Amino acid sequence: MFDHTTRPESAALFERAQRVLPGGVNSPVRAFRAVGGIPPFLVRGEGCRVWDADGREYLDFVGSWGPLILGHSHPEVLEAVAEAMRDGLSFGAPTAREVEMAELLAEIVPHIDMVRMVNSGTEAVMSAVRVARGVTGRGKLIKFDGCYHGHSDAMLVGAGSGALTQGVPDSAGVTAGAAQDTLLAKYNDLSSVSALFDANRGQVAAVIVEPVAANMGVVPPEEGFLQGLRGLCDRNGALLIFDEVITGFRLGLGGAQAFFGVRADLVTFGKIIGGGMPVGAYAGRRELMSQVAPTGPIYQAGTLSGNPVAMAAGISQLRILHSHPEYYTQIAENASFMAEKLREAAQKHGIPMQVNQCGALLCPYFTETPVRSFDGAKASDLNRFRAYFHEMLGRGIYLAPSQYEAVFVNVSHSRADIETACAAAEESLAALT
Ligand code: HOZ
Repeated sequence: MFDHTTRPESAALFERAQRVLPGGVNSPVRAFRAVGGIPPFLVRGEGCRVWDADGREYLDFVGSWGPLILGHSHPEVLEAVAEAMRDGLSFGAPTAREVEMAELLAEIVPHIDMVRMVNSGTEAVMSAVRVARGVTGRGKLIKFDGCYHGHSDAMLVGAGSGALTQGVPDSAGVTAGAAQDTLLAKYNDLSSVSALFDANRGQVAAVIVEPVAANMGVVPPEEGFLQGLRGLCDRNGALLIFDEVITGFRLGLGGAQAFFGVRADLVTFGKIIGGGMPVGAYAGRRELMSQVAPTGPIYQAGTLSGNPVAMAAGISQLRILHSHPEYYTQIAENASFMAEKLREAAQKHGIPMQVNQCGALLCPYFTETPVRSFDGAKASDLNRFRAYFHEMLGRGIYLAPSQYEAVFVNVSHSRADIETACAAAEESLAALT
């Protein structure tokens, strides 16, 4: 358990924070409620390392929840940001950088002709759903229980991530009207989707899915699942939306569409597009995206959308990734190595554990049964996870403070860093017995 006597600065900051920020945080998972204790307040990051207010160093496997795929403070990204800043922080007017960003996305992500930049994944999803409803003229939406798509009203139904650990998958403050058009299916269960289509014939605008469910831990799609969704959408005249806030530019440059060979009609991106700056985007083929204002009747706007500093950071990170395809092999191999070492350590110490891994995402679950669904994820022993989390934190390994989040491996983790984390994991698992 986090010991406030050895991290007095973080403890003092958390106390101050709780007086002026709900729960002491600006996003619930960070409050450590799922694991208990006091969050280290971070002051600096470099590569795969972060430092807290007490000067403690951690090997970081959160990476700002994914976007820092090159690690913290990459010099080229920082330089691009500095250069953009010198030109001005915001104009609320067209700039060349947003054109460059959209061209880059259209070049590297399959089936994308046009893009609209926004400021977060939440905004991207909210807007993509509006597009789906606007172009189909239908109101209902199928989402998956335990998938998380940000905090817009329609998406806080059966939501994963922090909504799950806080015990509010259906948030207070969401009206029945806003929630009634969200239909819940089971991830990796095509028959549940098909049943919803049958029961709501001609009314479903879209199916939205995290192609790899990464807000219930990490649950990869079973063989044929995403292809099956494509087929069901086609047969029922609905759009398929891939929420690539986590998988985009992480599974590979082309995201889940390229990785799994399945076409989506609309894709949403989040933080990773900004390389750590607050950014999101939604995108799709021309006939859909040209329905967005001002060329079409679907309204969506934002002063900070396409912000030049955020664009500069994102373009710089994406260009580096684009010119280093080998990075994707490296991060996937490191994640796979880590998953295998975790399995071996758990077996050695007699701890029931399943480790799911897909590309640079992984998640250990404390259960005997393979985790292929949301129900499977919920079977994990959360007390064990809490104990494991604190054992790891005590050994300088910074993991997401919840069972229902991913371990993010990034390019700045060397094999030696991964081995350090695996050794800490083995000690931590041994300490649980
Ligand atoms: N929704 C994020 C996890 N899936 C948490 C973001 C944060 O706290 O920064």
